[in-house]
Amino acid sequence: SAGAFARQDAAPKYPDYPSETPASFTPVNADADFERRVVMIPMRDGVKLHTVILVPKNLNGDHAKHAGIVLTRTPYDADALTTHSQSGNFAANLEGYDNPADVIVEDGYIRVVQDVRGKYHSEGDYVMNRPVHGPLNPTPVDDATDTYDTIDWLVKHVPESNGKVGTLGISYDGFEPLMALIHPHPALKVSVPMNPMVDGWMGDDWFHNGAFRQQNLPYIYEQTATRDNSAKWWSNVQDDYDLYLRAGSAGELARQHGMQQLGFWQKMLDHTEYDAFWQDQAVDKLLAKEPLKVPVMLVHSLWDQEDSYGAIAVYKAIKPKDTTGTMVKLVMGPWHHGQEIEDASSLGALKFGSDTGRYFREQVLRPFLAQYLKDGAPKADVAPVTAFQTGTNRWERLSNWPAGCGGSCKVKPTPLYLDAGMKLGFENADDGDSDAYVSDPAHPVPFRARPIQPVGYDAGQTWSQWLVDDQREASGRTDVLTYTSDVLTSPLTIAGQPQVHLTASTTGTDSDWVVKLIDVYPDMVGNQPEMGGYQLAVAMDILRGRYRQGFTESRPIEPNKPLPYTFALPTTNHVFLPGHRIMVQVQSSWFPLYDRNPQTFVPNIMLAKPEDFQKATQKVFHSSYLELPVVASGKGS
Ligand code: PG9
Repeated sequence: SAGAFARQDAAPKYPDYPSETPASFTPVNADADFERRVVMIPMRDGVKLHTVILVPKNLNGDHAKHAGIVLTRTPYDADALTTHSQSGNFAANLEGYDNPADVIVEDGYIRVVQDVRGKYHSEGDYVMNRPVHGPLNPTPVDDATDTYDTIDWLVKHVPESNGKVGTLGISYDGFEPLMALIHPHPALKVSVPMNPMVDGWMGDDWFHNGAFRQQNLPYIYEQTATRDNSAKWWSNVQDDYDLYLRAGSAGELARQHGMQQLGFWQKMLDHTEYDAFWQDQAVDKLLAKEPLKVPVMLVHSLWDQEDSYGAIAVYKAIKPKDTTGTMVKLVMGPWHHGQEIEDASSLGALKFGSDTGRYFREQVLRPFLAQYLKDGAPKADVAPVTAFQTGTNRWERLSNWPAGCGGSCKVKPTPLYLDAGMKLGFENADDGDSDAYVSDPAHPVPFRARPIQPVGYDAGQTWSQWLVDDQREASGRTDVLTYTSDVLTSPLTIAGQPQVHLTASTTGTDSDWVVKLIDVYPDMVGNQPEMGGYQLAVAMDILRGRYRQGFTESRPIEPNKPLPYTFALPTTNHVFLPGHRIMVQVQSSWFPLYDRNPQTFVPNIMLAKPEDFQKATQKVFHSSYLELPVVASGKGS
């Protein structure tokens, strides 16, 4: 199969002419400032997990002593995550995904990265985001037990350790520090889930409110086809817009790639609704039922193009358990997915005036980890909520979230109405009328400018920036409704999740609704001309209309009847500055990131047939509004 090397034991032997390659080779680098150990740690069921242990040395070449351990468990190749350089330099080897390298090196931690069960050099069977033991997992092992057993082994077999272990990670690697919180090992002193995968159906990687994020098909293919991800996705088309449109449906494109062989893909096909398969593995729901025993710092990116739901959902679930106010911290930065471990001075066209990633690592993460992992370290002066306010580009220390400011201000839900004349206004001027557009599945609205790249982080890919793309690309289209406010004369501050209250009709029997809350920059921006008139989305999301009455069951939409569609947009912490305008865009496709709604009701959209895809005329009524979490103090001046 792809990637397998030829077996050697069947080859004839020539003792007098041996291979020049030894049976095994041990790398040596006497000048390295760390020692690399690779061990197979036995789990309680006997499966052994491939674990890389990097022990730093001091300038005299002595190994660290009484050092804390910073653990990451990953499905993305522990060897690769600990070898970002071929040098013997500790920092250089860590500089890259998924290491806050400066913090680990500066505070002399032992760095441990492990292949999760079933991936790369670990033994065992792989199950995507392995559900905890229970209705979805009859085995006695899951990522919680594997983390427990790993920590137990580490504190007993790494003599340089001080017996304190912290776990952190981004994305899937952020899901693991949450699993660690279930029946945690006593040596686990702190957990830092960053941009964690929490609820794949509701708002993280697989669906958003039921709309399928089909551009993740390559991820499913590569992540589950082989243990070492050696089977690579193929495409004969440069523009993903063409690739997914020509295939017609996600199911057909998957079939063309042989994905019916893949267990996880089959589960996706079988569970397109928010059924027990998804509900029982929603990590926020699981943790809501667990005692809070380990301090947690949840790290969220305000422009997280992959997991915009997870961190906030977990914060809502566990913060009420934090009776002392010291166990749960939340950090929100102006970042794309995972940008907190990189230089985060800018994102796309946006400039923040400082390296917000470095600020987080040095001023927030470092003291927080030290408090729990370094012997004798002081209590960290970290606020319960550390939030970057976009628009004003400044950090806030808040006592809770959502909070509009550090003081006594209040967040006041405030309706912003979609009015006649494509205007936005805070007065309800409902004239009973509506605005219409034709949604044509043959010409779906691109979610960003074409040609559209696949999802990924390779050189030249800008996937990580798509949430801050200029939305002028869409606002000129006749199948996108664009409502705009007057120019603001004073700052408008929002903090929290805007709530969409759309009243809309369709001539079809199913429909998607995409709503975008946008900050429109002044026509001219002197110190940054390219920002003149920029339409910056501060919150956007999609609702698959068949779930308008509940996520657990698809229901056809009654044609031509104005119906309510209500859903939350992702978290914001933003100031619309004077001279700016507010904009709301509404559309019915977001392609090819999300699969097209055929706009006729079918049992499973992933298996829709070409003839199911029909044009529909959409009407948005002027009783529609967005409820904005306005900070009453009007702060942000
Ligand atoms: N959350 C990221 C991801 C998961 C699944 C599909 C695509 C992306 C990640 O773990 O990198």
